Amino acid sequence: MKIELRMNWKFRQAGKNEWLPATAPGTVHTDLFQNKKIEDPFYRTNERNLQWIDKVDWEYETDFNVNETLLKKDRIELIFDGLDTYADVFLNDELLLSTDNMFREWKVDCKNYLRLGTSVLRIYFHSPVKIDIPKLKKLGYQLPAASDQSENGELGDKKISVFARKAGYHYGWDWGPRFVTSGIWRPVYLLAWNNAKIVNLQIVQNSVEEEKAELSAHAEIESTGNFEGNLSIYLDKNEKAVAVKKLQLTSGLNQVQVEFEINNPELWWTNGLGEAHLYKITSHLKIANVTCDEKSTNFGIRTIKVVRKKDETGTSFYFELNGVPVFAKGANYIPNDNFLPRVSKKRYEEVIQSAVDANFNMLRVWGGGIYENDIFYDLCDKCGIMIWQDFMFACSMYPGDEKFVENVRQEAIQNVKRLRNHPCLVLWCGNNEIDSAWSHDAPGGWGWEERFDEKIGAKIWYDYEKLFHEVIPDIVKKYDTHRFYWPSSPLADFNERSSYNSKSGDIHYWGVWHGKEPFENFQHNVGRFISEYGFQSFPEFKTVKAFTIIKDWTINSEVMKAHQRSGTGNELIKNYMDMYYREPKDFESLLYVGQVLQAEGVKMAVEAHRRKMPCCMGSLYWQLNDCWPVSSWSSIDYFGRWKAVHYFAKKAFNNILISPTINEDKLKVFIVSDLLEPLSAKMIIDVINFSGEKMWQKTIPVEVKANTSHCYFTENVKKIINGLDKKKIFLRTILMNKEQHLSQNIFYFLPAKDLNLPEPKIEMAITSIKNGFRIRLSSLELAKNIYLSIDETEGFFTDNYFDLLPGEVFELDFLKRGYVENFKENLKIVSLRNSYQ
Ligand code: BMA
Repeated sequence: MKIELRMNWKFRQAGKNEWLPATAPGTVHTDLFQNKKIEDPFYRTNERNLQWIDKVDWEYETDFNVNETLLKKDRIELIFDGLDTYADVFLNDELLLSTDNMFREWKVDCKNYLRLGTSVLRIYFHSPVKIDIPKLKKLGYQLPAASDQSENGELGDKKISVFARKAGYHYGWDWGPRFVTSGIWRPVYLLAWNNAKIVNLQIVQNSVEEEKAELSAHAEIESTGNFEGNLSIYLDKNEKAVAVKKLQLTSGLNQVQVEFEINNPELWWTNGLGEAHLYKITSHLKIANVTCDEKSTNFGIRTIKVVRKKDETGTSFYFELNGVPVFAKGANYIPNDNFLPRVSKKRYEEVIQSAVDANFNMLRVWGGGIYENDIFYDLCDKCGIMIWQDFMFACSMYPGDEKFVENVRQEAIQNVKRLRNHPCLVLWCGNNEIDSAWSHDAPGGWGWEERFDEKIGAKIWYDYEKLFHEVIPDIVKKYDTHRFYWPSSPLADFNERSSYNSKSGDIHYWGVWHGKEPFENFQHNVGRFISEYGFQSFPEFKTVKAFTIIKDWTINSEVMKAHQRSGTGNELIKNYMDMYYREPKDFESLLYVGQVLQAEGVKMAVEAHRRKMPCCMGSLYWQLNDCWPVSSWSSIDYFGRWKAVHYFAKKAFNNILISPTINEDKLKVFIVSDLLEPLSAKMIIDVINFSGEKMWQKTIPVEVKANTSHCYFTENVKKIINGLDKKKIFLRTILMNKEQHLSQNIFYFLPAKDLNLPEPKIEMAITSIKNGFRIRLSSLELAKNIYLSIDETEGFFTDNYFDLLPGEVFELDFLKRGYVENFKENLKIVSLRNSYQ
């Protein structure tokens, strides 16, 4: 019997009289906002007025009824899936539990504290600031915490985030505000049961062959006494069990293992390579022939390996799925909101669907956020998105006292046990960027070590190694034996620091952006697996309007700067824009050009990474999503709106990619195929002027091998251009199979700012379709980076920011997500030529 305690919650600031209605799951900030006690935390600069909230304590209370049937159960547990963070839990005024880790589940036996009739549950949340400031004083020195915005939190230089097992980004990040909130952030419920209960069910795959897969179910059964019974395992909807095991349960925790087989197993594949087949495995526990508990889990049958083999370049780093090397395509993922409980199921579905639609097969759950909710991993299982899972540590050094380490140990055990059945999970990683941050001894290092005298430095590094090279990997080994563990990202080898030119391991390449290097350098810094790189942009105007008023509409206004958390962000965007684009004529144009700039940069990187396959086998850009409306590296904004870069990523991650590049005055045209079958196709390369005249053409038949990258055409650029004015021409490369376009890529010989773009007259025809409109566009002259938008409604353009080629008809759809009136009149359409004077 499970009773979620969702109702009747109220809250108040500790010491105050007024109780207000509250939510569970919820947070203090959202409860205050709903009660109109504070303004929208994300609006304009409101964040600044809300920093008092984390410096006071909060109380939550509810009452609920229990009846005799429930009270008679052998065991009654009060379970919190998550409390953020320092909470004392009282049931009918008895202190039952004190918590100190938002990543842990808390369970307490409460049978003896419940009353027949009404019981009162009260949770006292201590201010995380008040709890952790003394820890800093006691330690006597500041542990590095690069992204902790203590000043914005009115704490001066006191960075206390490292002491709390609480999402790092709550303390601010270079894309996030500072809201160190508290609350019952995941469901709380009563669980009452008799006799015995399956507390954990793990499915282990022992072997897989075409005819059969051998599996075992490991169940942890908690029993209130000594019983005889049995455990049956069912597959999907089959009524007949695939295995039954007799049990002799003893009081306490029992470990049970049942072997079973699946004939002709269907494998789990990633997005783009095949069906992500899932089996549902259910276990039934019977005592005296009566079912007393059941538990089920989804499971995917597949083999996954991280292959690290010496080769002519160094040591490989790639994922091998069902025997096939898979190029990892995707991005880094952060939490979808600063206030986590308001991330709805729909939001999770939209975010994952956006990843699927952009041809991703991997997301990296980055260490400054949270171990995500079950639904996130369920969706990734279903959609074939592999998960690189960080433990929740990022860009900081952490304490090493026994209490802290034990807390982490419990957190790691619980989360490994919760997530290990998911086929999507392919790698555990200790932390984000801490290894590289410590020392300067490899380029890209941040040099923290030098801040400390030798003794303290040695102690901090000892604590680091203990957590990430001992405690956490031991847990992975024990509870998830077959899954690969990587101590930090990036890393060249288990004990070798990563640098931009590492020939092994993974790389975070930030030469572009943080290092101010030109986009072209993406092409020269391709390692074995690029787990981070990226470029910022502002969200689209519609999103900006949601948090600003007219007077904020310049990028250096106070409000826009408050929604730009990377210290050098605006300046870098401006510098790169000057490098590649003409000066935008107004604020709206600047937002648009900024998105195109980011898109072109990331496109260049993805294509360079993929061309280098199989030496490079992964490209995860920073970052997929946002946690509030902000200027950031994201490709979809807080409202789920695709930025230009998401459309570009979709094309660059397509299974088949045609990719032209110039290297030492030579044009090279590559075809990259992630398909598992070879392909016969035709490659067409044209030089076309901005009025649509073909100036040069080549058609080449190609046999594209499965899962390869290869250059199919090389020619001297001069020969191709043949004296034409580079300002007025482009190169179009197309890969065709019969009449089908497999991939098309447009290439310019000069940066956009040096092109002589015509002023295109765009013809448009709109027809209604079932769930929106079909838009047909054409122009006699080139219209670069067409951008369609509509303020009056919500919806999705199936393509955007594309080049409308002279004389061609381009068709796309607008899919409605709201009411639309006068679509045609309200539809706005601009191209790059409109962005400058
Ligand atoms: C990477 C990430 C984040 C950060 C991003 C942009 O290092 O791990 O910490 O937000 O860079 O600076």
